[in-house]
Amino acid sequence: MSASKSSVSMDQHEVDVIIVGAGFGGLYSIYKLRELGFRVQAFDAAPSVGGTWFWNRYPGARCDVESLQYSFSFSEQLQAEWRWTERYAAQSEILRYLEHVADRFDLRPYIQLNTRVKSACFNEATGRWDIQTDDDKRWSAAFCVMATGPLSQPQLPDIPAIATFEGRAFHTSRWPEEQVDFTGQRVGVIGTGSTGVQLIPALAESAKEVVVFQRTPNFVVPAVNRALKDNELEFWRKHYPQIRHDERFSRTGVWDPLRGTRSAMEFNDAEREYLYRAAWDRGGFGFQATFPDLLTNMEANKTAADFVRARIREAVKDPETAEALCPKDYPFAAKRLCVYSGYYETFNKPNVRLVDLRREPIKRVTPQGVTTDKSDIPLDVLVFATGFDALTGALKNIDIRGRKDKSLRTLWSDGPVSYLGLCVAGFPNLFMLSGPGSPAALSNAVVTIEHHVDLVARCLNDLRTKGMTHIEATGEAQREWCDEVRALADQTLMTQAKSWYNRPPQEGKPRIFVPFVGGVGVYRERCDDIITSGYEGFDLYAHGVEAMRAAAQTATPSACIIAGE
Ligand code: N01
Repeated sequence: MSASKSSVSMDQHEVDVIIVGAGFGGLYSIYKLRELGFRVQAFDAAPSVGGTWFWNRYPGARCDVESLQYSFSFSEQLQAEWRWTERYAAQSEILRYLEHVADRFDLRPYIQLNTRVKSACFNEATGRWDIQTDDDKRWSAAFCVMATGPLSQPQLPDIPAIATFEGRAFHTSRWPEEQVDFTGQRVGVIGTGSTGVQLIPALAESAKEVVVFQRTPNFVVPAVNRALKDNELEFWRKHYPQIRHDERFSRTGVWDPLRGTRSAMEFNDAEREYLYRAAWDRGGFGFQATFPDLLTNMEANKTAADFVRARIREAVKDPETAEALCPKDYPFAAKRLCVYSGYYETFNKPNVRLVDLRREPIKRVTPQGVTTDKSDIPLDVLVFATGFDALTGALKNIDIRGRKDKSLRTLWSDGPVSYLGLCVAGFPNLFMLSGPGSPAALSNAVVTIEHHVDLVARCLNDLRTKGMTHIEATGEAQREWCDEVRALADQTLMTQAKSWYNRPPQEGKPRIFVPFVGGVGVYRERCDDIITSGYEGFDLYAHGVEAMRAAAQTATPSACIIAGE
């Protein structure tokens, strides 16, 4: 980048932008920034591109957002030539798609695989980021784009003696590439979130016994997956421009023409039942959009919760198991809704057993299995579907230091702060894709990723055009954004469940609610306003100019005076 005046040492490789991650976000960043003429280098710890879709290859893994929407929109040619085979794509199909994207747009030369970024430190003397990778190479870049994914750092449960288990043990997000055979095996599964509800029915097909350890039951609505037909694909191709536009300005990044617009309480019981039934039979997240007030009005919410609980009791033959599977102590969809067909019916199989950890807590793992406070449960395999150190884990895993050696890890020790979920005050020229404080966690991830990458690209281009080199969120804008994110969340029922995006208050620490609940479209309009108003809430400055001014004033040529300080 012409404006970046670096004083990089000889053993440092120099580029304009370092991109961390080669999943949806990393791949599109490479494409977009290279298109604008920036020199980029991407890294990924995995041996392949694909990000989350490389790692999460557990049996049953499938996207629960429809494939025709969970896909890139930036290239009409790509959109026209790729043929999705099912309404919800399996992990292997999405991985093939991302590999195709990497090849089709010739992105691989800019990606170094099998390489983890260890640290990224802002060098105040050069005004650039110094990056260290685990192959002991050092890089210098004007900008960093963290395409690390909100759900990429696996989390093991804090169960005593977990390492003593002598059978095979897997975390769903670090599943081996080779096929795992469960025939004749007794398999224990800990965790019943979106991952667990996909995995458990798949395991039940071949395992001798599946023991499901459930701490909190989830609301699971049917997906109703099916093969896509030619005429359906034709319809989408014809209407894609409008559909993609609607996705971008929708609430969740999903086009849903059947989304309800009137309160659940405007209908009588029979009408509501009819509308819920229709949404249930169509399958997918649309059920949550039957009425717009399900997450803001407890009375309305209870009608949806009652409907789903009735379906669970219908589906599960053993009444005790059915009751244990019914969520009762938090509002419907306050935890992320799970979407999968046949989950509840799986518990009718003779080889599947539910252990309700609320009535029978796990005491410890043993070499032979799991001991609860009622029994010893022998197992050959233990699977942890226990989720992620969500939203911040992957970023905290890298030693990121901003101005004055400020550590992101330390700054976020009591929960993340950001401006727009995109930037952090004190960390100039560092961008997070799908960061905490953005709507990403509550949206169609591909739509929010494309939006963030487009924002970053626009910003870098604007800086170049204006003769600027640096952008940094102000502390004040960051505080106001975090307050707004909290205040919006308080208007919903989503704070009434513990989830990977809502940590209730604990030990004197305040509640942390991470995503922006205002919706994808509102967020987009807000970002557009910020940019057109001249990057409100950001300081933009030219490092070289400031350095020269500082040199004249202080006779220290390497000094860097940051605007706004
Ligand atoms: O993880 P989770 P996930 N003892 O955190 C339980 C996305 N995703 O991997 O609820 C016993 O939701 C924990 O119990 P509790 C999607 O955004 C997308 O399932 O804390 N249990 C919970 O049941 C999703 O939301 C797709 O009481 C313990 C489970 O582990 C996100 O990833 C597919 C425990 C963790 O559930 C995360 O989903 C799959 C303990 N000590 C996932 N600790 C798509 O289709 C934790 N648990 C796109």
